[in-house]
Amino acid sequence: MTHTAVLDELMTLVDPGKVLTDAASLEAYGKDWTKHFPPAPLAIVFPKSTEQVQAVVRWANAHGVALVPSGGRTGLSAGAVAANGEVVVSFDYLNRILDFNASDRTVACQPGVVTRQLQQFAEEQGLYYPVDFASSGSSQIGGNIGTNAGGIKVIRYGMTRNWVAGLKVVTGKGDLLELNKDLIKNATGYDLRQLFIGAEGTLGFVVEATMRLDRAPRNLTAMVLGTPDFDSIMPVLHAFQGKLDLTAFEFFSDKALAKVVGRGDVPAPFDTPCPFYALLEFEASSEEVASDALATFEHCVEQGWVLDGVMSQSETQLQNLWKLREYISETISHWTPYKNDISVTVSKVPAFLRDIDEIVARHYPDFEVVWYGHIGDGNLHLNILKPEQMEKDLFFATCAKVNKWVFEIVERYNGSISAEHGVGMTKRDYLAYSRSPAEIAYMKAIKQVFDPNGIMNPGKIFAPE
Ligand code: 2HG
Ligand code: ZN
Repeated sequence: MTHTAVLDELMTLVDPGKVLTDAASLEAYGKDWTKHFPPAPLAIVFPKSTEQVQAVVRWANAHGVALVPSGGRTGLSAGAVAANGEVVVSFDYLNRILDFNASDRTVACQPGVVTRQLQQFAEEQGLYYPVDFASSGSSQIGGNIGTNAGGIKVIRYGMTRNWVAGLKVVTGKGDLLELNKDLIKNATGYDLRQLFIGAEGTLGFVVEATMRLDRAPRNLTAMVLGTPDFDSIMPVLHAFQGKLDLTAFEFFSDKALAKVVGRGDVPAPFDTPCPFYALLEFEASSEEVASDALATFEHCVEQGWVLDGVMSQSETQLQNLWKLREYISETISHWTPYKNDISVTVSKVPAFLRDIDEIVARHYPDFEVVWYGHIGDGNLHLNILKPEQMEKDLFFATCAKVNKWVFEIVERYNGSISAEHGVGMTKRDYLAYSRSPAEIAYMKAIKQVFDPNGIMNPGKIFAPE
């Protein structure tokens, strides 16, 4: 069959007008927030039902066409990039909240529900969907599940995985599986639901997800604290964790702060210049909690771990303090950064960061290095900024050389080469730094079971053979 005939057949499987091949759509739907790979999809298809997703997957198997799932395309590892003539399956029209169960505190969602839409829906019910990150206004639930998205509240609430009560998926063979049926307790063998979470669409596509909700937090309050050096951040974390149930503990460097404040729309937290800053958040649910927080702050100042600090007194101040952290990624995207999203266990963070910082400073003397991340859960974002005049390909090639040494340190510390962004295409060549050869062989064997023809997001997680 010719390409045209194959695409003509695809058009009969979905609603009229729901296959696009115009240049602007191919460009827009063929990429995510990474800038490494030029998009080159064959077409974009917009199914409107589970049956249509199944029909598209069966069609892809019949014709050997590769499929790339597409949600909000806010990914940072090229997991949703279609660079090799694939058909992009967009979930934009499967975007409804289907059901809410107040007793179970669950919401059934289609995969194209935007994260913020779910958060707002939860709020309207007096509840809370706690997985949150800067891109929650665009990212979709299906994509969050595909990457097991983390974000800024992981220290308290865990990753997306913790909130998935049940999943309906269409496997690479076109079968519809209903996984876990929203049960809390279910000891009936392998939990296949967990396999699909974080699988980046390489085993199948989520067509419905039941997400759990939590009680709404009371009077969230944030502090931004300036520290004299990186090593002081950890004792600050321990001091606060000893007194309070933190909902977040983030950090960023002075370089990151300077870029965000340089935008002109977010005020600096205070005047004292500090090399590092911690942002912590807790529920100031009583006078006692608030005074414990202040006493801990004073203790940290006495110990010399904190030079200055500020505590939010209103919702607006809370939002403004969060902007200092949440705007970093978008602000520095202007410099086409080379990104690393690495993690180790929390106790190893100081030594790990020191070792990596030393390598990076030695090999990138001319590049600006920006550190920030979710330090309370051991996840560090290391961004190397491209000098304005340097050519993009040369910059990425230079970074790739140093990456090897960075990942050797990750391996030595038993860490992860991708804490929360996923492997996609940008990290696939480095998977062996985090997973053993035996483990990778089992992972590939699992893919073979669910996707025998290799049509589901090929080239993601594993390099093409
Ligand atoms: C964040 O924590 C996001 O802000 C993005 O995970 C991190 O841009 C990055 O490197
Ligand atoms: Zn992050």
